[in-house]
Amino acid sequence: MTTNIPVLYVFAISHYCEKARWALDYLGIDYELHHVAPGEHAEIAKKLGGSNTSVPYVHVDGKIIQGSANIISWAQSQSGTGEKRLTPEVELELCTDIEKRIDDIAGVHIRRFYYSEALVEHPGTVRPLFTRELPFPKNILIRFAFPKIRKIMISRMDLGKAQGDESKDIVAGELEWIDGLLADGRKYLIGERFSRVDMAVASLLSPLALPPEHPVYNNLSHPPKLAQQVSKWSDRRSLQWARDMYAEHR
Ligand SMILES: N[C@@H](CCC(=O)N[C@@H](CS)C(=O)NCC(=O)O)C(=O)O
Repeated sequence: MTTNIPVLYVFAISHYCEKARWALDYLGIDYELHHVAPGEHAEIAKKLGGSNTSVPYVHVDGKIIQGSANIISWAQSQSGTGEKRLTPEVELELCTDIEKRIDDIAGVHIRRFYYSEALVEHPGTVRPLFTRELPFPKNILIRFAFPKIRKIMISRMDLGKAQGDESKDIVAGELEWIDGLLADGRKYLIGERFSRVDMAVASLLSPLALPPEHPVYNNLSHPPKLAQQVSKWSDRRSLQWARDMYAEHR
């Protein structure tokens, strides 16, 4: 399939997909959004020549761009030097370091903390997020295949009670780190204007911050233990700031 309109492939539930989607929306890129089913996502990535199976990926002009950070860089390269540049004008190296750390640590452990309770103990709350926006026959297929998908996810992401607790502690440490970066009352993490680093941090914290402007988490219902923890964290500077970024820029 070759198309001139970029196609963004996503899972509705994924905060990495939300990050890529926000970038394309923010920069005013004309694109098609394709929600894919688990399993299908890997087949499509392979068919398009991807080097791995993860969403998000963009297919454009016969090329595949994989990973939310690469997608932001590509989108920025398409949109020139307008008012809404996502690359900060200063401290590029610091921007890359913060973006990489939030992608590799908080992004991964927020997901594991959530799934360790939601997918293990309350899978019925996760399934609608996997079937959301899928066309009718695929939606039915995923409903039936969900027990198998759940098993694979539990094994691949190493989910469980102890693992969830471990991830919760890691997330607490990473929130402390972001609180510290914001402690001097700055509006943006780097420089005087909104940049990709703010987008990366706010979108990857969005499963905890639950901003009303988020296209999926605006009515996400957390399982009970996670809900309790999230309500304890809710007034933290980092999560309030993430909600502010959404309110102003999403
Ligand atoms: N660092 C990557 C992470 C992407 C990622 O972990 N995607 C998950 C969904 S949240 C995925 O596609 N998992 C299934 C797979 O890798 O096949 C990014 O920023 O895009």
